[in-house]
Amino acid sequence: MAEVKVFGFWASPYSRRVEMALKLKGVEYEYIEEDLGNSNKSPQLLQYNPVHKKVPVLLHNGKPIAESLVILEYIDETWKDGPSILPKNPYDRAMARFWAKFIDEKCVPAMWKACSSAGEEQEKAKEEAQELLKFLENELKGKKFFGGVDSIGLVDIAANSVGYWYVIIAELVGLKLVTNDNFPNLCSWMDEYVNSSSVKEHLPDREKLTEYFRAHLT
Ligand SMILES: N[C@@H](CCC(=O)N[C@@H](CS)C(=O)NCC(=O)O)C(=O)O
Repeated sequence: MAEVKVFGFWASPYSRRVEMALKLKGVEYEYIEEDLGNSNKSPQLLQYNPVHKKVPVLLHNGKPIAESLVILEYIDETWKDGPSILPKNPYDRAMARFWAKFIDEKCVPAMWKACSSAGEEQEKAKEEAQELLKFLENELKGKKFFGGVDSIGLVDIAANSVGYWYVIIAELVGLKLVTNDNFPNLCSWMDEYVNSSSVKEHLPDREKLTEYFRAHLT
């Protein structure tokens, strides 16, 4: 049987992405929790991801793969059974990659800035984040998931922090970032996404995550 291991961190939306994808494909794996504190990373993590020294790392039959979006594509190409994570059509595949990259490079940093700043700086950061999120709102027009009518795909999995982590963080800091009034499509996507079966069991406990960010934001 294939050896599949995930090096992750419970509060990391990136390592949760990998677990969600494996779950979606029905792949069994061993999970190894990393201590990301100063100098506490395991020798294996440093060996398998010497460039970034970050989780997640997927180890498949002894071969390491790092970077969650790269891992998601690897999972899709390696385990053909089960639902596809990327669309089949080349244009749709390119678009899925485009939006996943947009989430990581634009939306996530902007949402973090909005949640971790204060005063006037926060107001400005909130507006900037909302401008970016409008593109995602638009992408969801007439769709239940970014992947389509019924299927969770690359962009949904990539957007897990938008749909869960940042809801919790924004609530913790009292920021009204994504509401039903300004982002109705995004809000109903969040609801569908966090309640879908392959996702639900791989979301960290809400209370525990709130405590984690309370400690790390202050
Ligand atoms: N771009 C990476 C981001 C991974 C990442 O930021 N992982 C964090 C945990 S959320 C980490 O390992 N941090 C440890 C460190 O920065 O030393 C991915 O998509 O996998």
